[in-house]
Amino acid sequence: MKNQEIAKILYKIADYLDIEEVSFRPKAYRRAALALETLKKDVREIYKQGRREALEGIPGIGKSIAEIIEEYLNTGKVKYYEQLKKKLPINFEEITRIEGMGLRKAKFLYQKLGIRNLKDLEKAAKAHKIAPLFGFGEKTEKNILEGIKFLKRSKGRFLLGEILPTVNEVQKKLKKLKGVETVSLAGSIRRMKETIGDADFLVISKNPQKVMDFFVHLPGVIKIWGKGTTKSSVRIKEGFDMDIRVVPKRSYGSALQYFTGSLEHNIITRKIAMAKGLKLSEYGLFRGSKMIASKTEKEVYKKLGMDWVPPEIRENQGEIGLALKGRLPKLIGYNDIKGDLHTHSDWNGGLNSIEELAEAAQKMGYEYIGIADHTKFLKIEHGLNEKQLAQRNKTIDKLNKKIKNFKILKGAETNILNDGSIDIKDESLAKLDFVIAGVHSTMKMEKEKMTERIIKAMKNPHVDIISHPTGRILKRREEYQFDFDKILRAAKETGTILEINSFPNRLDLNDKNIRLAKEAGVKMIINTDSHHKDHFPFMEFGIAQARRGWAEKRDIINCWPLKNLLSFFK
Ligand code: DGT
Ligand code: CA
Ligand code: CA
Repeated sequence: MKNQEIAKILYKIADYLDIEEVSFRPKAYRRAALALETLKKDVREIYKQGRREALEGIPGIGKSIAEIIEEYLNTGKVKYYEQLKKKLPINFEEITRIEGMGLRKAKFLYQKLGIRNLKDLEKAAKAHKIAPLFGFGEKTEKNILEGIKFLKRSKGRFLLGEILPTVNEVQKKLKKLKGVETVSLAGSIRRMKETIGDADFLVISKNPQKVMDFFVHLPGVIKIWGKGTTKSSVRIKEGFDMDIRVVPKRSYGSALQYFTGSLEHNIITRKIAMAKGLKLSEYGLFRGSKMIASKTEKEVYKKLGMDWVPPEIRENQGEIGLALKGRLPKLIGYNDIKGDLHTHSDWNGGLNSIEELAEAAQKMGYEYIGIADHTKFLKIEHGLNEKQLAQRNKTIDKLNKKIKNFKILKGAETNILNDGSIDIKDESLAKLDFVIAGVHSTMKMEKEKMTERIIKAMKNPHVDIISHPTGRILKRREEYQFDFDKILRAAKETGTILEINSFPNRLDLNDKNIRLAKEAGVKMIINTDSHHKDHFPFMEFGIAQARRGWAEKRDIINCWPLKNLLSFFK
């Protein structure tokens, strides 16, 4: 769809306008971009049917942006954008991937040192040309080099949420192919790992050659690494690789078990087979030359003397021992969530009204939703002050009177200031159903200080939840320096809940920390941090990480009915 292409351009125009310090307009462009991104209909169709007027009818899109969309649909270009690019030929996307490098800094470095991209930036930092510049210094220069290193380390892996839409599309196309019986995702995608090296498909078909031909000629394939009779490998324009295997129906279970991995899990399952005098491979489980199991995964595990292991926990982290004893945890399910408590409304500059969010939450099958608008310290997010919060609460009260069998909870995502205090007065916090607190500033703090800062926030009797507790952003920013053990102890003592943030580039807590929290007896909540109702489905990613962290329903408070949830809050 053209929607995403145009959205990208609008975001970039907004960036340019930000650099020029134009007020208001960047926001309008970003709103329009988000509107396009989340639009279900193809903007081309809308334009075909109703011309520019119809474009202006899309919520969030005004006259001048409608003109831009029209121009792009007709010419494939936006003149205004081309002019802006020419004026500042900087690869902002690349440079701003480095933590701490904003648009204005990028512009400044271009003007002073002619830096256009990451390569230039690295060269200049290494030659110590950046430190002497006004507003930069030794520390910033060091941070830049560290940031570049971090980026290089995570290169080559893709966010699960980033590639899943494309992978699902391909899966659908394969399924439609005649002669194809089943298409499964395997590898790290099936295990729902937070980042993915490549996508793996497993197919049952009696006509593998046809599947191979179809696969390597999929639209978007930019390179064919290999094409065989039952397996192939390609790269697509999104930049990642996809592997495919076709197997006959009779060995599907053992093939799926093999290609799901992880490698570490497979090594142990094969050893277990050997200890029983059996041999396990992708073709089946054998005693001598006799195949004793292969059709389904369950059967394979059963013959190994184990319970079937959910893919998310096949990491050789203790699951095999428990499966042998029939004592695997009963993981939280993908349909167990009863409400999302971290959502942002148009009160703090989001795109959806509280009513729209509530409606969408009901469509998700939820029993409640929590509105957690930003508070005043976060100016760029239009954070609410005490007075505005009170007004918003009234709106929610009114809506709750109208709606049946569903509850909108009054919340806020407040800011943990440097000294651990909260940016909103206690009297205001007391009027909310729940309070989230998160670190949104000064993230590079000494370990001791950061730990104390967060613990102090947890000790605030009004603070119920800590959002994105470690602060990491995948492929961009490491966790804060802090003592997670101490945080867990304090969370347990104060009854504070830690969030599992489902936003695709956060997934914070991550699987490892979730497992630690569970073992420490700390309760968690899976939220999306939605800024638009179309972000609600991100919940799946958070649940997946919870499963990878062995979480059960009793560990996750938004699996509980409203009454239990409310009584757990402080
Ligand atoms: P990724 O792609 O890096 O995110 O991780 P995976 O787990 O998807 O790894 P990948 O794509 O290399 O292989 C898919 C699965 O196939 C892997 O999880 C286990 C299985 N596999 C691949 N190579 C071997 C191997 O040499 N021995 C065994 N036992 N299994 C393998
Ligand atoms: Ca893979
Ligand atoms: Ca692979």
